Amino acid sequence: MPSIEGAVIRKILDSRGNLTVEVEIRFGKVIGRAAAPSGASTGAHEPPAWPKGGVDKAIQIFRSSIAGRLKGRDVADQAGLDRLLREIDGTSDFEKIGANVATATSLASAKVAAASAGKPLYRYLAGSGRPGLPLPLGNVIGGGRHAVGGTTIQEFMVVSQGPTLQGNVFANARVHQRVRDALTKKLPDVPLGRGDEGAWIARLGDEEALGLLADVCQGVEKDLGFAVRPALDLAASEFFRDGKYHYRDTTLTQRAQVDFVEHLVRDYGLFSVEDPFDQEDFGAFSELTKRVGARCKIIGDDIFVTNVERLRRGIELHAGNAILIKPNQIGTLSDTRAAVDLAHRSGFATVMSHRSGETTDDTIAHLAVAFGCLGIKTGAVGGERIAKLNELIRIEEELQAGA
Ligand code: 2PG
Ligand code: MG
Repeated sequence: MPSIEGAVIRKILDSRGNLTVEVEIRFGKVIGRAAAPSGASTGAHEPPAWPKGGVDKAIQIFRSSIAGRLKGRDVADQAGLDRLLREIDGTSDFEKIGANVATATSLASAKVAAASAGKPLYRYLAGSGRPGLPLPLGNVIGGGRHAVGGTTIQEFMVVSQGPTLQGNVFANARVHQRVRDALTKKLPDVPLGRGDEGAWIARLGDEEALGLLADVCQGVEKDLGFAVRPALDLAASEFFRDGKYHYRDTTLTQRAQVDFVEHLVRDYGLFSVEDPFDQEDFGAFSELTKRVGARCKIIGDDIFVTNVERLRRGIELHAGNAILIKPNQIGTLSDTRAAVDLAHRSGFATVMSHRSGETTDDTIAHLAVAFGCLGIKTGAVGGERIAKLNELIRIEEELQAGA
């Protein structure tokens, strides 16, 4: 039985310049390494990323209470390791050790297990299942918590649906470049910056930004001969206050918000719309799904927080038809997989996702393939984003060679 011989933790930087952790788990010469990302628009029901006392406290806890208990464990016993992390924490949602230490430890363990079995992580985790390549959702124009001075809506994305993953990644990047050209033409004397996920920051109205993106998508679609569609993450909980949605230039009631999002879905041919309503408003998710669920993925992020209990409620109420999957929203690989499995069993699609504060860790690329997720949301450009996209290109090549 290959058993864990040692585990270390270190402080590293994330893409926003914040401190985060990476964990290394060792078996002989084989090392599994994973880092934890962090969000800016975090859901109210997410576990805390860090214990009280922050990153330093998390590191201290790892060294005093976790590392020693990992030693000697079977690297292949992922479920046992994930249970141990919960047991050491002792709270219902990683309040004591923080979800980021749990996530990095859990993923590092899976990586050492895969490496000691001589397999890439996606193949190891797929087991007897068939790995599948996801559609990349690329962020092109950004606002909300990710970009000061930008749109109220957090993410305006592109989803290219050509015959290959590599072609889709390149097409998304082409849309990102052409949107830059369109923005500099439209706002010639305004400096153009990028937000946390590499998306352009534009001082435009929300619908205006979507219109501009949709036009660019149409142009690229024509050039390439396959579907290139816009998508949104409204992150609506961030601008929902006192029962209303507060856009920069207008305020909408809850009922008007459903009508507005329905209009966006229908008139701009959205591939998907994420978090169009406040995280507690299951009713509005159900209503929108009834109206446009057949033509568009209605994705829950803050409403479900990769949590099977909240997802179960959403499934019962038909509140959406897809879930965003973020491992550090739940803290372990086993729980991440449980959310994916429940979604797929219930006819919900899954989209694996980065966080706005990322590292160059590419583990989510492997998880998306292993779990057969419909999509992966990991930006269009930017070093920490292309770390995942380029890994997906390598995986596609490997799958094609083995096919
Ligand atoms: C989201 C994510 C990633 P954050 O809302 O979907 O794009 O943002 O990591 O800030 O929660
Ligand atoms: Mg989101």
